Amino acid sequence: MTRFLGVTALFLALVAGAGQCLAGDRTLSIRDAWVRAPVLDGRPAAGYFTIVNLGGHSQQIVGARSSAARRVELHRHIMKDGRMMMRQVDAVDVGAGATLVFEPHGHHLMIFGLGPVGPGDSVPITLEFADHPPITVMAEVVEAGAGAPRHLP
Ligand SMILES: [Cu+2]
Repeated sequence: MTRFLGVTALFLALVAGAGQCLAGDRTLSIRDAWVRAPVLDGRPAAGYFTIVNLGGHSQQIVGARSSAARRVELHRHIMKDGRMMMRQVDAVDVGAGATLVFEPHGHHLMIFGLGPVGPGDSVPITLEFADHPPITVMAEVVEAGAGAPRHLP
């Protein structure tokens, strides 16, 4: 019965989100945010997170910023001529009901001018959307070259 109620609640939440594109419509969730410190001072750091779109229409990430950094860009890795390269992108789509993982060798944030941080610190990351209020999350800092914090998938 508990399970049934849970499913019903999710269904109602999806129905409530469907077809609505209001500014106050909060259908996005961001979790597991982390930042890999730069190898050398002055080089950009990389940021990663998981975003879930519980809404009934697709959403678009159109920018990112951090009060702890000078500039944050949206990037993705692509294969070109058999080589892995990265490109800045203007926007990233998150389809209705989709989960998108920003991760090494995929979509990521390039964080320029990040203040002095070390492993265990947290930095705020704000994502901006075409049709959703900005969302700020705290990202855990790991040392250069390290993988995701161990408690993350
Ligand atoms: Cu990049």
